[in-house]
Amino acid sequence: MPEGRQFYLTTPIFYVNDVPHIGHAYTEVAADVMARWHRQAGDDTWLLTGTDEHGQKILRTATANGATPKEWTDRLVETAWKPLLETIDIANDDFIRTTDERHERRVKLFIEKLHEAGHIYEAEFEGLYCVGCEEFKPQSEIVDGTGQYEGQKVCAIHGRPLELMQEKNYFFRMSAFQQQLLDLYKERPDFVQPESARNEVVAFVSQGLNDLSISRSSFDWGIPIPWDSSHVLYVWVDALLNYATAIGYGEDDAEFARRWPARHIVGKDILRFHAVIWPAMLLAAGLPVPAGVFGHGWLLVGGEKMSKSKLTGIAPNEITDTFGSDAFRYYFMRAISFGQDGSFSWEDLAARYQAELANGFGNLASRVIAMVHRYFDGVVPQPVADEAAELAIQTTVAASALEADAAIERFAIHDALAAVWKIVDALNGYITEQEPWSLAKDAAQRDRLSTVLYTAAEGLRALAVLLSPVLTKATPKLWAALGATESLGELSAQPLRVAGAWGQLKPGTVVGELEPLFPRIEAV
Ligand code: ME8
Repeated sequence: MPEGRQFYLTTPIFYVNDVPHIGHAYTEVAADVMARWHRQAGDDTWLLTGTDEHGQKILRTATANGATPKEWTDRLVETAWKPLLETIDIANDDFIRTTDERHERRVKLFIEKLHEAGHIYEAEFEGLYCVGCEEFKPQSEIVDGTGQYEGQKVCAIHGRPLELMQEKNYFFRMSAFQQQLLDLYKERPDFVQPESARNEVVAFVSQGLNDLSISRSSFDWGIPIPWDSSHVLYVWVDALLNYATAIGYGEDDAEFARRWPARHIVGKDILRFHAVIWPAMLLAAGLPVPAGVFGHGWLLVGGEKMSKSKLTGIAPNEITDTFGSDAFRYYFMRAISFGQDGSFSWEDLAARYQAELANGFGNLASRVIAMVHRYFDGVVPQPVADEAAELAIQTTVAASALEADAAIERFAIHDALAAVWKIVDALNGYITEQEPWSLAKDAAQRDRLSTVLYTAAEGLRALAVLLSPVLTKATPKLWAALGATESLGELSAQPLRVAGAWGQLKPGTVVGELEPLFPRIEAV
């Protein structure tokens, strides 16, 4: 077991009514970068993702496609959702489906416990339900319809009519947890991040909490309520529990104790479920609340939240087929401040690919490796005497590595990349100034040339480690080209928190060949 801190990170589990788009992939990449960073820093890391398969939305889609819901979800999971993880190179430790038997068994244990403890009661209920959200909507989120829905009440998010539901339901006494939740937000100001998300949640809970309807009896695509099989569990309660059931809740106490509590990364659209309902459920079960909930922003296309239903959805492989998974991962993590909304545009993606990845980083790596071949027969030279320029590079590397690590601690992935890019820029500037090609023409400058190329190669060593959580394909190639695998071991085994310590690459190391890391892309 790694010595480091426990770090259990989750993505939302996605509805499999449709195939994934770049919004889903964005969440996956952010979580994967965070997890890879922590894993490589030696923390006891676990990354969970998966699919949300019950509820009316999925049932209706399956029926409309002439399939049973199980046939439909099996098909979508195997042909679209699991392949997504390969397309964008996600290194998840587990993949949970809410139709997994382990999940269903453990959900029943949890809900039974709440029932026995008196947190659940039965009552008549009437409300306006949005199947798109899978949620009863409060008055504040209901608006008048327009166009074909003129004269009807519609969901403010989906713009589609709400359905009046009248049923006998089981309810969770969520209202009883209002004060405990407010105390939690106060005592742990970073429980909900970023701050704008926290403020929204505090304002919402301060208005008062209603009890939550947690069962449905008008359809049966869900987990049966253990004491009344004429009801199935409300899809959101079923879904939120995945974070606990995946790590053994109720059955594998050692695994659960090792992993829990989780840090949740979610889109801000589902923040309330994670920052209000979920901690209330955990409090009721006598379990620790999550370590934190981070609500990220939306990808916008043409100024609006990108969505399949508005036909602005973009499939992740439309991007990776041309630019590759590294560029996908880099672009979304660098161009958008994690926590805020950000616009996607092909022009911006292509421009950053060319300027930052191809010209900035890829070209630097190619030039340095080529010069070690040309001037030192492919062997990393011995540095002789560091001057001010070398000391400046060493300082930048050390400071940027620390800055990046601190940024990751606060989920500021964009700041971490900006910090690492200071090293890329500093090394490019250093090579331009030192002109190794000029030094090579003068035999008296041989020591100087050795020092300069050692410094450049050692800078690349630090970059390979620091960028490995994001550029998962390019960095192992650079690592191999630096000859570092034999002398320093696998890239994934390099301790990330000391990546900035100078002098790790050994003089005398034989370098290899490096194909262009980010080849020119014609006609995008
Ligand atoms: O809500 N920009 O699943 P879902 C950024 N099953 N992120 C986006 C996005 C966009 N335009 N569109 C979607 C559900 N996302 C539930 C979750 S968890 C216990 C259950 C991402 O398939 C973002 O992470 O509708 C958002 O929260 C999630 O997809 C919603 O996925």
